[in-house]
Amino acid sequence: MDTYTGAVDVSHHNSHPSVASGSSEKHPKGSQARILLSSVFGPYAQDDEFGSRSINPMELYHNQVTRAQGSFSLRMFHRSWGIMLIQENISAPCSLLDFPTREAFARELTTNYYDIVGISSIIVNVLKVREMCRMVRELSPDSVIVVGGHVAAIPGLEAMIDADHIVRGEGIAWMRRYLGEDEHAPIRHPAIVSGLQTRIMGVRLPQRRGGTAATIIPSVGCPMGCNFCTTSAFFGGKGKFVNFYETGDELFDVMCRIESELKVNSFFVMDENFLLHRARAMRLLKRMKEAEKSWELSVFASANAIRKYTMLELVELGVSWVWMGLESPKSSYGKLRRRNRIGSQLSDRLPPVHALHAGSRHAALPGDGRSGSSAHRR
Ligand code: B12
Ligand code: SF4
Repeated sequence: MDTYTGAVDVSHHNSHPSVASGSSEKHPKGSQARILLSSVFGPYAQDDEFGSRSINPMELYHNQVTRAQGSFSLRMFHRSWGIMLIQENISAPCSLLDFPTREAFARELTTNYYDIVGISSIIVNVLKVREMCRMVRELSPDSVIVVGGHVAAIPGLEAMIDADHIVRGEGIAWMRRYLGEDEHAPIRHPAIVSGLQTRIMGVRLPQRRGGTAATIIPSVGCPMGCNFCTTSAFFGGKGKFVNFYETGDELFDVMCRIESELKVNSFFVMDENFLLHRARAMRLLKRMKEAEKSWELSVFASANAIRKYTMLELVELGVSWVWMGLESPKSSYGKLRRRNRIGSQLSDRLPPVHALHAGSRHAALPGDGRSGSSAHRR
């Protein structure tokens, strides 16, 4: 596994915090340390001291993809996959709280002792992270606090929150190193159902086993390094990314395991630009054909990456859903002048099979007057 991880070490016991890049410090208990990983507390999308209705909503469809559909919008939740991956890839005893309330977080800290409390967050939830650090110091003062996820990209974060370690970039390798475990060990992929509690107009859709795609995370980051791209920058920027599965064979094996564990045949592939890695995708296709797998893949991909494939290859790979961001017409990127050309080339190729649709195009079509998909712009 290639790794990119920068760490800022902040000692709260020291009036002159030491800030360093790349941590070699290890927890004294190593793999015996008891760990709690948590996402930020709810309720979300509230106008309160920790955020607001507009800056920290917590639903992909209702707040982004189908936001214009109002009460007809599709609603569902997604687990916090970053900490699920970390939990699965360390041998230390580790509990995970996803979407806790503040009360549940406090209860966990006081009913069980944890040597390490890891908090995962994105930038908009920084005030919740600050509050959670404060709570850990008060309720479990001997715990080491580790903060990771995109929130770590905030410059000067170490002065805004009271944490011991702020981890920038990939977290599995960092946590393994911190526990004295093998950071290069193969990545075990948890079996993740991609969305939960789907409902529309207040009516819950049945949660049939195998009825919802499984999430697969082949890599984090994107080597294209577009200058506005936060996910690419966070995992090293241009030319860099972190591959969890280098080859189509490895990916195929993981997908077969998850297919049988979750009884799924569709996968939500959470790679920033899955089709960019053509050799891996083509090897996966070969293995799928040999094993007569008729899988369905939902992918994120840039227009240039899609153009590397023939229509037949895309159909055989089972690519049935493509999420492709378009920059806002109001942005000044030169490449937008070529957009209509690329767009029409793609449109010429995509509609005949009725298999693909560009997920966020309806949120950012030229002339719709809006600024595009605010978060998932690719
Ligand atoms: C799934 C997802 C969601 C889900 C989140 C569900 C949840 N439980 O949190 C939903 C759809 C609800 C969502 C909503 C939003 N999201 Co979102 N989302 C994603 C997405 C597509 C995937 C995240 C993921 O799982 N990646 C794969 C995992 C493995 O990576 P990871 O989470 O980064 O974790 C790794 C490291 O960061 C690190 N790490 C993470 N946590 C921790 C903790 C510790 C202790 C350590 C040591 C390390 C560590 O280790 C992990 C393994 O390497 C990303 C884009 C992306 N491709 O990453 C955007 C992204 C995270 N979302 C983003 C945004 C802006 C939002 C919204 C504000 C959008 C909106 N306007 O509605 C909301 C806000 C939600 C909220 N209140 O928190 C931005 C964040 C930008 C930033 N710089 O902070 C991203 C990066 C998209 C983008 N490119 O703009 N999102
Ligand atoms: S915008 Fe898309 S293509 Fe550009 S770096 Fe980000 S994920 Fe890669």
